[in-house]
Amino acid sequence: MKVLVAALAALAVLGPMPVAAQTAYKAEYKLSTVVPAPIPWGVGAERWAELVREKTAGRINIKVYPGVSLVGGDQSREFTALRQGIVDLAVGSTINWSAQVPQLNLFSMPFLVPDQEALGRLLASDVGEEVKRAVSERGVVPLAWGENGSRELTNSRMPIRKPDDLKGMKVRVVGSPIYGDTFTALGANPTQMSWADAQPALATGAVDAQETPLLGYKIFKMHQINQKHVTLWGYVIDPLLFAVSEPVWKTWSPEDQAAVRAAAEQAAAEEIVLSRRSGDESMVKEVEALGTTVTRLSDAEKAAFRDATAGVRQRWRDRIGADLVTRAEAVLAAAR
Ligand code: X2X
Repeated sequence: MKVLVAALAALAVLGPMPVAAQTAYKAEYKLSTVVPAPIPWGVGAERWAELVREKTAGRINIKVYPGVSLVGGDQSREFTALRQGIVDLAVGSTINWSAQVPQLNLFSMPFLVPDQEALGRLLASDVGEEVKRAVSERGVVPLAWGENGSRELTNSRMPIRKPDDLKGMKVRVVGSPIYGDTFTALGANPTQMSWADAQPALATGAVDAQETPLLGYKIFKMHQINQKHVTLWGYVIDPLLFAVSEPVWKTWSPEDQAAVRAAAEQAAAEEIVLSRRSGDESMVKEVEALGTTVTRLSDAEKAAFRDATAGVRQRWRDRIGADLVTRAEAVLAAAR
């Protein structure tokens, strides 16, 4: 009886015990990105970290590791590291995670998504939700979509206007196989390498061409590494995911989870605004001012590239999920 009274007295002083004790938080959480600020992708990651610190009163302290330095610079290993909790959080490109999540290849289908507005609708639709579910099922909690941008074609040799111009050109592509297929279909000679390896390969002329958002072209001064010609062909717009490792996510209180989610949504919305500058006309002018030739394709010229890659879209339908692709096409058609 005495013990019970003492226990009740102690409870009155301390208050009720928490329902489930939280695992101790880490002193620092590691967030991975491929590129640093001032690329919007890197800016978005820094902003997310800042907002999380604010919204959790410093309980969750995030440090950004650009250059995928947590996985030795190999962006194709980022998703697996995130699943395993070796990386705590990431702002990652769908391109780099699509080997582990086949549905993410949807956004890499050449000439599927016509413009940023259509992409926004696609991501907000049940198709976007299903893709997020596929990510969740693999042990990564997706919180918000960002945008790396429209990936334009650059090369060291000449203005490219038609698929034939790419014949025999060595093109750096990211690790995802659909990119190799696309450039093979166009008659080029694609070679897979990380972003870190791409810079010296372009500088030495080991490769002739690559594809990247225009703002990245400018910030990384790619005109100084032989990339004198840009073709605006808008074949792929690359979304980003703001995401957390599930084993890490589970250690946070519901309040902190909500704060991290709200911070991701805000940082991603801001990041998209910044990123869309990379395709706008003022950025094109800035690139031209570097002495770069910028080739704009007519609708007919663009159609020639789209037709040349029809087989790629056909082959990848089943790998991605034919039903998902069909639903995506319906959303995109409605957006036109
Ligand atoms: O490697 C690239 O091309 C980059 C930086 O855009 C991605 O990680 C997809």
